[in-house]
Amino acid sequence: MSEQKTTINDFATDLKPTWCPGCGDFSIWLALRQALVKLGYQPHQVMMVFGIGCSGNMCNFVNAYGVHALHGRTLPTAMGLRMANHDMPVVVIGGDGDGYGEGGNHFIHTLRANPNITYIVHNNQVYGLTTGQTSPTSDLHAKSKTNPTGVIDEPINPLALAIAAGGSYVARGFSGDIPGLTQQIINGIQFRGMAFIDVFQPCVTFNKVNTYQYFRERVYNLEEAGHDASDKQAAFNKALEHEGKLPIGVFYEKERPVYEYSFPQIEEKTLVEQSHAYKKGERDLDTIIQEFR
Ligand SMILES: Cc1ncc(C[n+]2csc(CCOP(=O)(O)OP(=O)(O)O)c2C)c(N)n1
Ligand code: SF4
Repeated sequence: MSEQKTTINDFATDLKPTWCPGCGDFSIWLALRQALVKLGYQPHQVMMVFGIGCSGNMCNFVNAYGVHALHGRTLPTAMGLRMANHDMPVVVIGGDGDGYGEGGNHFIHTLRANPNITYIVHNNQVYGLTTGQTSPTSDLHAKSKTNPTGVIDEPINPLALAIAAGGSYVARGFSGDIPGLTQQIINGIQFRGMAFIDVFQPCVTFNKVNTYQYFRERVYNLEEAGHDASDKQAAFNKALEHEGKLPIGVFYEKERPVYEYSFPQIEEKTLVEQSHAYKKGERDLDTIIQEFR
């Protein structure tokens, strides 16, 4: 990491965010940049991957390396980036529709693989960008344009699903708590493995039920409540609490082998460093083909 101190403005582009006034995306954008500053990164040292949605539009407002991935395909993109350069932190931003709906399959299998990435989901319980349709986390009986008489499907429980799928770091934040969220993103980036943070992010325009006030009345801090994040069964029990009080903080945390660190071929040098060597003619392809015979 560099000596030169950055500020949150260094991680912002010149573009003005297009989010609705009061949208929870603003706080996540701020918390993310505060976390990167506190960790001492420069913009060119960070790789971001964004999904499609209001959340994914953050790609226009964050100054760092970035990929605006296909809808639901942030996680395989992030894994590919880590395989290419495992020296660079990779932070993924997406919505609940993007990550739990369109990308639901990738969610499960990336948790199993456990690459060293930080995955932040803006969970507003609707498809925001496409104007408020039902999403996988919409509450049962919630009404929307796509379910005018109320949602029939059981909502996804992202925390319980992540723990069951082998997630090694499973947490939840609230965009109304910017200092807490900043610290959670710092902890997530520092965690060795896949850090998954589901964030309660009020969509002030299309979700008139799950508002800031709704969450303020319900959230409580797991650490303050004495939760033991190394206990998987206790983590499940906390993840299943969804009525009345809503826990935020780390549900489950346990290190286990990281996907990209399991390949001896890239142990000494990242793939990008190796590809530079080929370009400069320091290694030739015939030699490597022989190595695989
Ligand atoms: C393959 C594909 N399918 C559908 C869409 C249309 N689409 C754009 S954004 C979006 C939903 C975004 O919702 P969410 O991921 O919850 O993000 P939010 O906008 O709420 O942040 C959809 C369905 C698309 N762009 N690409
Ligand atoms: S539609 Fe909802 S999620 Fe999208 S910018 Fe507006 S408030 Fe935010």
